[in-house]
Amino acid sequence: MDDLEALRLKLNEAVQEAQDSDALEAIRVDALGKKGQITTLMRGLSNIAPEDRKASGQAFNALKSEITKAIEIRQTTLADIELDARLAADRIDVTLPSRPECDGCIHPISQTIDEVVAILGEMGLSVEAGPDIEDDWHNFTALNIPSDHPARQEHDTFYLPSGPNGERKVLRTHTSPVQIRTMQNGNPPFRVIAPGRTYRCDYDATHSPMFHQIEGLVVDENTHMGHLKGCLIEFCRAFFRVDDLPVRFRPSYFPFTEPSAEVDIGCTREGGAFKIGHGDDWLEILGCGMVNPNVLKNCGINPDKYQGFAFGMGVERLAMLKYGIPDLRTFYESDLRWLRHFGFSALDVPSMVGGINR
Ligand code: 2U9
Repeated sequence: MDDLEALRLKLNEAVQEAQDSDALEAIRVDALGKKGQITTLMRGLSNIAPEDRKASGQAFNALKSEITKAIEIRQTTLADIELDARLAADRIDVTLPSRPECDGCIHPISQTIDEVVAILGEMGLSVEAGPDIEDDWHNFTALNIPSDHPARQEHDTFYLPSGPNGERKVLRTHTSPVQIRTMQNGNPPFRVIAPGRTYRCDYDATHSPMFHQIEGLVVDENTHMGHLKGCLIEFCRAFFRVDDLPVRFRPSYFPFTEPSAEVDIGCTREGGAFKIGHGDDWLEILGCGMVNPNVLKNCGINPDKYQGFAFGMGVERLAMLKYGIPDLRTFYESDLRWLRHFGFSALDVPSMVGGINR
């Protein structure tokens, strides 16, 4: 029984001194495991004299309960100590600045389209869309560009293989077919903007085989050149954010408009520095005109009752001028460093409230 008391003291002491769960587990195995000291004592009960067996059995069971309980208590204590240590080590410094996150950003083409749409949207025009693959009639004929018209060659058209009926579809060379479809499917008045991809077989620093255009069309009774000029002067001033931006209309020619004009804005090109809005030089920005009566007729609209004006602009060119992007080809290279430099925060959406961020 002295030996048992010594074992009891030794095991209790070991349990109390265990410094972590691994050490405690080793003690549990040494005492209570299959070959543990208490287990071995209990197995040896049959060798004890019958008259002492009951007392010994009770003493072994008491020792087993005591050590099991002591291990449980120590386990809880050690778990608390380990948790405290982990909490102390894992402490978060809430005063640290946040790590910069690599968010996505808005491509300058999307940003420019959004800005133009917001300005023209304020004036009452709404966005329409149409297919990129067009038939010859919607892309050319309806727009007063017949088969033998020189403008067909100028458009550097991508043709698709002929269909079963010999028809050759095209990749639209401008977004004008969208307005043709809008007029065919509705009734005047029309106030529409058609932004989208367009395609021409051309590639250099200022031309890409796929590029973006935004066109506008307003058709109503008594629409005249004054409406066209007012709308486009206001548009140029809002887009370039120069209140007194000089704007001039220079006579030009397009088959789908008559009369036609190109729109220039004032700028300076002095000593290599280029600045919009000041000086006595001019920069071409867009084309426009009064819708040719033939085009209205082709869409079933009576040109004696309705007149319209239309305009078109290249999105890449607008973005390059406004945001100082020197090479058109970089728009489509998907270079992340370029996108982060020239891209826009998703939160910088053009405001429709109180003008265009002016
Ligand atoms: C309809 C009637 C008339 C759209 C117009 C222009 C003038 C024009 C160019 C600008 C730069 C194309 O991207 S660009 O090369 N566009 O100058 N576009 S008038 O006239 C229309 C359109 C549709 C039914």
